Amino acid sequence: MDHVAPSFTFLLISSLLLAPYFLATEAQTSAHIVSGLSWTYYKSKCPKVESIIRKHLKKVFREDNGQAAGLLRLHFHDCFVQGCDGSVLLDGSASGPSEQEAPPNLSLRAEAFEIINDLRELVHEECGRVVSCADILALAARDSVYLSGGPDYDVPLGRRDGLSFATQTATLDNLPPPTANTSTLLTSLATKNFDATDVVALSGGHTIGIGHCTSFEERLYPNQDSTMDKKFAKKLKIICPTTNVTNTTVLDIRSPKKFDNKYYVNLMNREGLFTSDQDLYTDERTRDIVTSFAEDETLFFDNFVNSMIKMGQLSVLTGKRGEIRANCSVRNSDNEYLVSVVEDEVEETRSEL
Ligand code: HEM
Ligand SMILES: *[C@@H]1O[C@H](CO)[C@@H](O)[C@H](O)[C@H]1NC(C)=O
Ligand SMILES: *[C@@H]1O[C@H](CO)[C@@H](O)[C@H](O)[C@H]1NC(C)=O
Ligand SMILES: *[C@@H]1O[C@H](CO)[C@@H](O)[C@H](O)[C@H]1NC(C)=O
Ligand SMILES: *[C@@H]1O[C@H](CO)[C@@H](O)[C@H](O)[C@H]1NC(C)=O
Ligand SMILES: CC(=O)N[C@H]1CO[C@H](CO)[C@@H](O)[C@@H]1O
Repeated sequence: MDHVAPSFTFLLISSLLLAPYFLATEAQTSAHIVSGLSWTYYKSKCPKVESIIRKHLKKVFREDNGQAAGLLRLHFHDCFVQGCDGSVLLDGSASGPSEQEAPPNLSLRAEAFEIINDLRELVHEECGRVVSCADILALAARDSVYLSGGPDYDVPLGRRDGLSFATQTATLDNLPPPTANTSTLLTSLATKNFDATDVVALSGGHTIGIGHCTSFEERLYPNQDSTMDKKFAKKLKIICPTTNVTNTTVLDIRSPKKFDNKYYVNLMNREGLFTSDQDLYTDERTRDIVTSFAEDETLFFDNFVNSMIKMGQLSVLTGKRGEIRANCSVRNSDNEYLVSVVEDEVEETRSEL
């Protein structure tokens, strides 16, 4: 927490003095950015990329605002496994196993993949094949937060799409299960340079979205988790009457579709859905951070943005590494359409000669 407090104090003071626009700029420039990424990467190559994505997502969420949670989670899975390289988007069925086929991905929403491909099409129609799928996903996650009522923030851009599939083992090793306690989370996320404040802030992503019974039924059966509120447990048992029921419930009972700090209020009331959520309030190392976020939404937003910018830069591919996919679901080398277009161009050139 120590290193966070001064920047928050600074933001608090500046918010009294300065226009909101300038405030956003301050928060942005204070974030560390890895070499190869830039805040203005598409300024000349595709100046409209961000407005195209936001406009389309506004429309998508007006029809179904649950999709915001799907996109946010997809970006998290992409970044945690092999870095933010769009590998989570690869369709494994064509070219062998992929991240999509590992158990934690079982419940990634299929629509989220379609939304990313639709965005890719709109962006490439406007600018040509210059914007990566990994960048589109990072921007879509940001807009999912903002359009659900959360903070707006700038995203460093310039990621390229990966050429290699993440294995199922890599997926399992890098994504902690919902049954994990705080010790496991802290150890697991420390390998990616996240501290306790990052762990608590990132877990706040669970302020929107849903979970399946299988992700929390171990807290109900055979024995009820003693850290769970009894009335809350009773409600959950109606939704999941036995084990192995395919039903879902919201992650944040107070405001399921709004990106706010109520997730932390839930934890203080023993109404966190997963063990990995509730244990953040049980464990002394993270309890005060939970309380501070529950009491001060601006503090949560400030830290969430900071940790998301950090997460969004995990092992990114930049410069000449990777590629810009023509279809987010397939590598260019596996893209039959792309290969045939290139062959046609070669044919045309030949006949001109
Ligand atoms: C810290 C470790 C984390 C664990 C153990 C975890 C675990 C889970 C699980 C088990 C689900 C529900 C899957 C299901 O049953 O359908 C879920 C959903 C979700 N997670 Fe996490 N998660 C973690 C971190 C994060 C982070 C860092 C974010 C984003 C910042 C995030 C965002 C979400 C969202 C938005 C959903 C709802 C998805 C939907 O409605 O489709 N999670 N998470
Ligand atoms: C956390 O979980 C790990 C792995 O299941 C276990 O070994 C450890 O004892 C648990 N720690 C606490 C404090 O409960
Ligand atoms: C699913 O949950 C609802 C409550 O949200 C409940 O009425 C229903 O019975 C549950 N379905 C099953 C199969 O248990
Ligand atoms: C529930 O599913 C698990 C894992 O798929 C299985 O091991 C277990 O036997 C099932 N339990 C019941 C009651 O069907
Ligand atoms: C992208 O690739 C997937 C998987 O091969 C394919 O099903 C889909 O039709 C492709 N989309 C476009 C627009 O070419
Ligand atoms: C959305 C998506 O691609 N989900 C996949 C997750 O993995 C299972 C196999 O374990 C696939 O059947 C799903 O299609």
